[in-house]
Amino acid sequence: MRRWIAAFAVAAAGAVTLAGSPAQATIADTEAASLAESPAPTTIADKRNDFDSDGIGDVIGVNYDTLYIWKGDGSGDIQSGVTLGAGWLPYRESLSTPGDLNSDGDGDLVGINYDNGCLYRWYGDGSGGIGSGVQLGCGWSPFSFSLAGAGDLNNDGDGDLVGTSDSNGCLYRWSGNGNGGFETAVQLGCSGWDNYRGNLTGAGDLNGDGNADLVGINSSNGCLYRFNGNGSGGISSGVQLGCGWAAYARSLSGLGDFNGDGRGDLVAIQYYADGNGDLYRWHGNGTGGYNSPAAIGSSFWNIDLAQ
Ligand SMILES: [Ca+2]
Ligand SMILES: [Ca+2]
Ligand SMILES: [Ca+2]
Ligand SMILES: [Ca+2]
Repeated sequence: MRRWIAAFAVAAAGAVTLAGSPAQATIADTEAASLAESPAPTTIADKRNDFDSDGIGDVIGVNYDTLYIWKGDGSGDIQSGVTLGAGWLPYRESLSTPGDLNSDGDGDLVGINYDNGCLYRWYGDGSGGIGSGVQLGCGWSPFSFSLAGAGDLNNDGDGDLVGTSDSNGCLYRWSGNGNGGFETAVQLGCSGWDNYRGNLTGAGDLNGDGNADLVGINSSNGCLYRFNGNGSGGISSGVQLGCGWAAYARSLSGLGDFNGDGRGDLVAIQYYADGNGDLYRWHGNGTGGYNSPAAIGSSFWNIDLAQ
């Protein structure tokens, strides 16, 4: 069951392109608008961390300055880590996997550079690597610790982002515009979201209604909650799935489907005092919750998972 992964010491097989800095593009910035509520759930492009086009979610994370990918093996386990390049320290707290942003079917990556507050995007290349970074806009500093990939919350086929603002504690959604950028921010709510800062992630469709959902750990009580997506970009009140999750805080990462059953799955690192940690995985049970966890990697030393 438990497999020794030695993430930190993993041989740097196949360094791929590093996304550095960028060209320009435009993006809607972080100003709030109001939430439009109009129901009409149809199909879903699930949140997918699939970077090598096999339909199975992959684990992405930063060790200090180095970006790693651990490809899902299709049975709920991971393959050995592969380095994707250096220079990722400024993005490690905000790296997010919204799903597909440019309709090529490959998972894409976004993150806020902590040093300049600007948002960058990297397209997945479909073979486990990523392209060069493109700057989408600046002024994102209030979300440097809370940005997360939501999957497709409004059922338009494009991955979306969510984040809780450091300035006002409100949760915002940015819908992918299909061209690799994002629409103007929409405020989803203000009450209580500060407790989920850095602990919220896209879950895929967890309750089987066809709409992408979110899950998060409430830092005030250490319990895990599910927020049902309504298919038009909004989410419901939280449903408590269980408690005792505090040890996984700041590492929760929804992967899309990790074992080929079509349900969204979850991974998280249980950190120890020395910064080391074990990687755990939960398979979605199809009715809104998760099956029992399995440890799938040890010695995940100082890794920040993309959320
Ligand atoms: Ca994959
Ligand atoms: Ca893509
Ligand atoms: Ca969307
Ligand atoms: Ca759902």
